Amino acid sequence: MTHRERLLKVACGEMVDSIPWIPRIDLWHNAKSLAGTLPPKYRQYSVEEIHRAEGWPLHKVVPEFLKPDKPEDIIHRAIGLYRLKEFPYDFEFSSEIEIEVDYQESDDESMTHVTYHTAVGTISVTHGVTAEMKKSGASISWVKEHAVKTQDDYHTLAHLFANLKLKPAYERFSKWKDSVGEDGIAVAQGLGIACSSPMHFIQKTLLDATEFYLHYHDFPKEIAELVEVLEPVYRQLIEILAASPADAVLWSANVDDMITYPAYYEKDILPWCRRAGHKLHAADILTMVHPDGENRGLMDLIPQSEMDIADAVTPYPMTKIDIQEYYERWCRSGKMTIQGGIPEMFLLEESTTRDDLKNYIDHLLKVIAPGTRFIASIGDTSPPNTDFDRLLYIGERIEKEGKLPLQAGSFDPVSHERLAKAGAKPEIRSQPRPADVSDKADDLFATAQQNVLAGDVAKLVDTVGNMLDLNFDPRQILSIGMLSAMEIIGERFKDGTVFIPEVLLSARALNEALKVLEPHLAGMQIEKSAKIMVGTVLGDLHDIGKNMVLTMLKGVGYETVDLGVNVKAENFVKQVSEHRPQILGLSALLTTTMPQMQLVINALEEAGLRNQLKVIVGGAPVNKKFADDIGADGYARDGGEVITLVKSLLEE
Ligand code: B12
Repeated sequence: MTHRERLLKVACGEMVDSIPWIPRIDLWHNAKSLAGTLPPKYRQYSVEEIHRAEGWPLHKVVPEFLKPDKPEDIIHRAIGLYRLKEFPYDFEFSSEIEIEVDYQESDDESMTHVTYHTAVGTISVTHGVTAEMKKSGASISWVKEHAVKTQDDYHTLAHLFANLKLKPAYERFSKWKDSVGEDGIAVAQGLGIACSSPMHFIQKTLLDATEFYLHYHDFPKEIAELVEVLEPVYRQLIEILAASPADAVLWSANVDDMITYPAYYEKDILPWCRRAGHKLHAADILTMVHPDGENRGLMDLIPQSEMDIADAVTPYPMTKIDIQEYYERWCRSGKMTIQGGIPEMFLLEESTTRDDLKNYIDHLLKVIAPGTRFIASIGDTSPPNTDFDRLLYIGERIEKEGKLPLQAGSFDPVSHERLAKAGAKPEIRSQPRPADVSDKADDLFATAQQNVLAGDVAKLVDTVGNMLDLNFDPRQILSIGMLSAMEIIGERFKDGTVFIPEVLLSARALNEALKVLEPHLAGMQIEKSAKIMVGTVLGDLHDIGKNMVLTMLKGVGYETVDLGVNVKAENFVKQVSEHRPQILGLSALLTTTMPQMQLVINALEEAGLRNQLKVIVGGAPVNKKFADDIGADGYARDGGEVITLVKSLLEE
């Protein structure tokens, strides 16, 4: 049986001879070959050559976004259009659209600036890679300037996409598929980076990741106009994919229960996944989803999406769900095939020991019996600093013990303690009331709180105005009526009962009402609030978590400064000496960028600034132990916990 045949059978739930093992090594390979540190045996090898030499199937799910035939094939990346071998379609704009391209090179970054002139307005975008991204082997470029900046841009984009036509590019795709041959499944791509639906396309491609949630709430009409124009593009896309020679299509990527929170997923993503799934299945084409994040809130929804393979599944301890639960609910139930299941932390010497890896593989092989519907892989990808021997070790274990139906390995599971903790609901503290607040006043404070919780700007501004007319103390309006509500939001976010949009809307309502309060607060004796700066470290472009942390802290009354993403240690030092914050927050979402946190702390020490402030750290791969090891003053797991942390540090 060839690799391709085996993979196709596993994806359909058939029993084959053994579990396939496909490590994804593109990032690792990019970084190591740039640094000249590939293992000696593989010094001159491409990714494909290494896979073939090791007998691994090829991992052909994520396109080689940064390896176009010609540079102009990726100039439309910031509006979700690629002319690459993995895309079985091409596109063209009508002659009404004028396009200007400007390449900008500097020591720090290589950027492409593109302007689209339409009859109703202009859209401009900038995308590319930073020097740090290149070093760490980045496989996707970064959108520095998004297409949507104002409400009006939706109309212009609707016009732009109304002038877009897709057309088959089967020859290009087939050539690539032939090059993969029987060594794997050549997975075709949908629109953008697997944007599952028109709304998901807008969210992932056209807009800043955090700003999207506010626009989604504020501009439903404008967004609906663009969705309406994108719908026929999506229909046409599905037709082209269904008639293509592809075996499988990656339809939906980076679903995560925070970012594509359950209500949003159900309304704006699921129906299009199902539509695409039905059409593609009718044409005998498999569908894939890439749920590489937290999936607790999506455990029941993703299996309803007509997706056959869930790629890059990253279980506990990197996320909250154990592989046992994933296998039980997604695979054993016959709903999907998992490709992934091995968290990348087990490949890193600095994160785990060889024994941890051994224990994890023992656990995995025990709980996924009988082993059907499972393709062992790394969730999400092998990082640049992967210990290659560990990949070989996993391969050997799977070769020896992965014969199907599975003979379970020795049972030595990783601790479930954290998993239990993750599910535990924190109690929401009742808010302290000063003695001089009457019952009637309590009602108004409660109304203000409710308005903050509902994120209702108009009502909150109204309530605050009423309270001022009734001579309430502005300081109490702020602390009891508004800041306390943000603390509740923080608890609920931590607890998983509210999601990113609610937090952003509440924070915005509070900030608007603050404008009404501020003139009344001026000149009053108010407790001076601390200044807190937060930035994402060098090489890291993840900013949603950082933005949430800033939003929470601002929401409960601290003065905040956003330092942005990809911030060099020397820039942190410069900003600290300029702004003199009491607390500096560092965010990192990548294992490879975590060491930057240590560099920032060292640089602060060298500049003689370390003793003047507290440094706190956070981000998915960071933990308390790491924070202690690098000499940080605190760690918080999420935007709710950060409020408690900051309070306690300021009290020290
Ligand atoms: C969305 C996402 C992306 C988006 C980012 C969009 C954006 N504008 O931020 C895109 C698609 C661009 C992306 C790109 C990449 N990603 Co990514 N991504 C994610 C994903 C799915 C969700 C992250 C997120 O925003 N979560 C929601 C927010 C609210 O949660 P959060 O970030 O964890 O933040 C909370 C806490 O951590 C904490 N916190 C965060 N910062 C701070 C700071 C302080 C001071 C404190 C106290 C607390 C704190 O509070 C926050 C609020 O509650 C994660 C999966 C995951 N498990 O995290 C992968 C993930 C982080 N990505 C990963 C990878 C590998 C990549 C890429 C390298 C992929 C590639 N092949 O190129 C690139 C790297 C680009 C770069 N150089 O940075 C891996 C990282 C693995 C690792 N440990 O190294 C993850 C874990 C996926 C996985 N399963 O392996 N990614």
